[in-house]
Amino acid sequence: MTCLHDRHIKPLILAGLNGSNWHLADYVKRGGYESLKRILSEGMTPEQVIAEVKASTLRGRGGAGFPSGLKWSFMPKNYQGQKYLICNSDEGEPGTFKDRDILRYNPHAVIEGMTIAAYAMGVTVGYNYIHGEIFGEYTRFEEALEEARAAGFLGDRILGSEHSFQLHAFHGFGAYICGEETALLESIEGKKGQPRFKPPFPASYGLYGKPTTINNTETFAAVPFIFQVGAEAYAALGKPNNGGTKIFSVSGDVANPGNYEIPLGTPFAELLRLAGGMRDGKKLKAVIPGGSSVPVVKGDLMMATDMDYDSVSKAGSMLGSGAVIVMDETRCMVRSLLRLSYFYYEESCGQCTPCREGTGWLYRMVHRIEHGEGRADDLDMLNTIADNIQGRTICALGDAAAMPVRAMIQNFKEEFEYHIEHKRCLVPAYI
Ligand code: L3W
Ligand code: SF4
Repeated sequence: MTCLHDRHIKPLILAGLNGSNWHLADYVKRGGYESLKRILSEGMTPEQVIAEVKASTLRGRGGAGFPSGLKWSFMPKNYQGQKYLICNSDEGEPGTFKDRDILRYNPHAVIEGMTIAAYAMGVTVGYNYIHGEIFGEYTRFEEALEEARAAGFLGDRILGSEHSFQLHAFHGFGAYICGEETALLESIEGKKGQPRFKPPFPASYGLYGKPTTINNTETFAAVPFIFQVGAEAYAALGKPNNGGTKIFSVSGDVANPGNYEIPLGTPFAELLRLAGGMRDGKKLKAVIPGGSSVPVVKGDLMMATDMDYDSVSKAGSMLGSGAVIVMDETRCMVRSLLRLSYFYYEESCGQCTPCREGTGWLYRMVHRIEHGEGRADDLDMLNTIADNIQGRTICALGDAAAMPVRAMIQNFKEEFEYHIEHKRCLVPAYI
């Protein structure tokens, strides 16, 4: 795990951590829990805390990039019943591996961030939903919770204040769809992890039908640092409307795959350099900049793009959760799409027909193209199927299955046509 930065700022979430300095005492030495102490002892009001998070321009790090302060402000203020706070650590998308490193190396940042968020929204109970296929991180988070409770940073009347917050770890079930926020809520309730219709959004109808806010692990881990450095300084680390640092999980054909924490707005070329450049000196062909759900971008365009939400959108894709999959000139795009299509086909929860049936059709058609059995009208039909899935399903998994198909065909049409016409791959022909 590497944390690098280029503006002489202290890296924030994964800085200098090595797996043995995650304990409470180490976190406190790094200035941990100071933000929580200050907020509670200086009598900052919940409204002031939310205003500070809004001013920081922090955006959700789980995929959608929704403004975090705005999301917090949706929680009803004078609600008399139970409200809940949830951390979404159900990282399961191909290419993603940042949240497990945060839980492994800096679990107290998540706990402190959640405790501050709970104070801001008047919430007294929270859960961290941790992906069911990771075990060490779950145990570590449990240990960190014990440390925080014993030190008075969690539980009843935190640090002698009026604020109480009971936080628990919840080990999930390993299904990708449980990372969708409403499927996650169903899963905690003990039901099959299937997404609900939205609206109503969780802020009004969440866990057990109560007002609930759900943020990603990295989002919560960033919160203490906003209050350490101040909202303006945090925002200034990035670009306007894209404040702070972001952890990018770089995988694929680079020399040094891993997590890199850099200011939002850093050029992709710099991120690639930090990751050691292309492996074996090969040429960059394409990048999936935000996890397998987002459209692929051609290498040249990516080299001219900055790594922030707005710049990556302008390049025709999404920053998503920051899982950057780098592909070199030897990668076959038909084969890559086959792998992605299989993932979504396998992970569809089956509730809506366009997704349940459409993901299977996409997979089988790409399979036949890859295996030399493609037909002349297959590309048009793939696009038609993608059109009939996108925007017509309960949750974003349908869109996530459709978008990569369209983008792959649009950007690398000649490879798909070559497969159909010649019944073999174009790539070996041109490298
Ligand atoms: C109240 C409104 N709340 C929106 C809330 C909403 C949610 C957040 C964003 O999907 C994406 C998806 C994946 N009143 C509201 C409101 N909200 N309007 O804001 O909402 P939304 O629907 O835009 O996104 P989402 O459903 O949270 C997340 C993409 O991320 N993705 C997936 C990554 C996967 C991982 C992983 O495995 N860990 O991160 C990557 O790009 O496709 O599009 O909280 O309730 N009017
Ligand atoms: Fe389930 Fe797919 Fe519908 Fe989402 S879009 S609810 S995963 S069937």
